[in-house]
Amino acid sequence: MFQAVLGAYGLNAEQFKIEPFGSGLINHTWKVYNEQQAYILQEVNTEVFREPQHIAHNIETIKKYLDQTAPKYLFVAPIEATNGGDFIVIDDHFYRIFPFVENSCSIDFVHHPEQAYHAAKQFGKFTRMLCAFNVKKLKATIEDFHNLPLRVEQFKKALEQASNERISKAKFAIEEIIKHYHIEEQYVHMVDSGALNLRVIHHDTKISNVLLQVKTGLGLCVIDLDTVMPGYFISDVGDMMRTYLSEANEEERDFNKIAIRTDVFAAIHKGYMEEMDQVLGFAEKQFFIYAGNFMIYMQAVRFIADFLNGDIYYKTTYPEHNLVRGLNQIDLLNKYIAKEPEFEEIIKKINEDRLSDSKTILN
Ligand code: GN1
Ligand code: MG
Repeated sequence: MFQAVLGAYGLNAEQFKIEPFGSGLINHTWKVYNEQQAYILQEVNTEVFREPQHIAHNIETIKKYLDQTAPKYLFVAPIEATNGGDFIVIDDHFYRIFPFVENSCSIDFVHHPEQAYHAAKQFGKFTRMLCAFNVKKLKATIEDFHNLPLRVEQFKKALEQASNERISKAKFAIEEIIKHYHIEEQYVHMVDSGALNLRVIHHDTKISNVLLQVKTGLGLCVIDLDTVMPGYFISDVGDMMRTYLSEANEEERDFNKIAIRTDVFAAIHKGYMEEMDQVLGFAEKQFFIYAGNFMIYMQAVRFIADFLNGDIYYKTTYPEHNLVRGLNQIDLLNKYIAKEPEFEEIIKKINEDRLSDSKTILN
C-alpha cells in the first residue's frame, strides 16, 4: 500500500521510515520521514467521512481565501499528488499527505494553563481569520456532526435496539444521560433564539490538534482539518473544556483522577477571547460556559450509544472501552457542572477588570 500511495506523490517508499502517528480514533495516520524530508500520511475513514471530497473542497476553498487575505497565516493543506489532486484514491481507499511542519511538536495532555492558553488562541484565531469568509461556501464533511438533538435521537434508537446485556451493563450511564436531557433542551432553545452565528469551526479542538513551536511552546497552527465546516463556536470552546480542564482524559479508567482545573478554564477563556472577543456577539458570549455542558454531554451520549450499538464507530481496545469512556465523560460532566459558579465568577471578574481598565483610559 505505502509503495502505491507514496508513488502517486513521486516519493519512493523504500527511502522512508514509516511509523503510526498520533492517537486519533477515526482515521489512520503515519509519519513518513527520512533525514531530508518528513510527511504525514493519512487514510481517511470513509465509513465516517462518506464524502471525503467535501473535506478536500473545504480545505482548498479556505486555503485560497487565506492565501489572498492572510498569506502569512500558517495553514497546513495537503500537498498535491503528481496528478494535481489534493488526495488520491487506491482500491476505494482515500489517502492524502501533509507536509510535516518543521520544528513543531504536539502534546497529548495539557499539563500547564499556558498550553491551554496557546491552543485556545490558535483555535480562536482560526475562526477569526475566517470571520468575513462566506461560510456557506463550505460543505458539511459529516452531516449533523454536532447536532445534539440528533445525537440524543441516535442514543434513544441504540437503546431500543441494544442487547439486554449491554443495557444492564450501561444502566447507570443510561440513567445519567436521561437525567441530563435538559442540556439538549437548552441547545434547542439556544438555536431557536438565533443567538449563535454560523462560523467556520474546527470541531475537534483537542490539544494534539495544535502544533506548538518546539523551543518556545508557543502555538503555531491548528491541524486535523477534516471536520472544519460551518458550526457554532460552542463546539470548539466546549471541546477544549472537555479535553483540557482535566489532566486525565477520556481514556482514564480511574475516575478519581478526573478533576477540573479552574486555572485552565481561565486560560481557555483568555486565549480564545483574545482573538474572538470582537467577533462574537453579546448573546453568543452568554453560552461560553454552556459550551462545556454541550460538548461533554454530547461525547458521553456518543460513547454510550456506540457501546449500545456493539462498538461500531470508535476504535476500541478492550470489551467495555466505550462504556468506560462514556462513564468517564459523565463523571467529567458532573464535576464540570459543580464548578460552574466558579467559572461564572472568573468571567465576571474578567469583565469587571476590563470595565475598570477602560474607565481608567477614559479618565
Ligand atoms: C474522534 O478521531 P479523532 O480522535 O480525531 C471524533 C470526535 C471525538 C473524538 C473523541 C469524526 O476524533 O468527534 O470528539 O474522537 N471524530 C469524529 O476522542 O467522529
Ligand atoms: Mg479529528
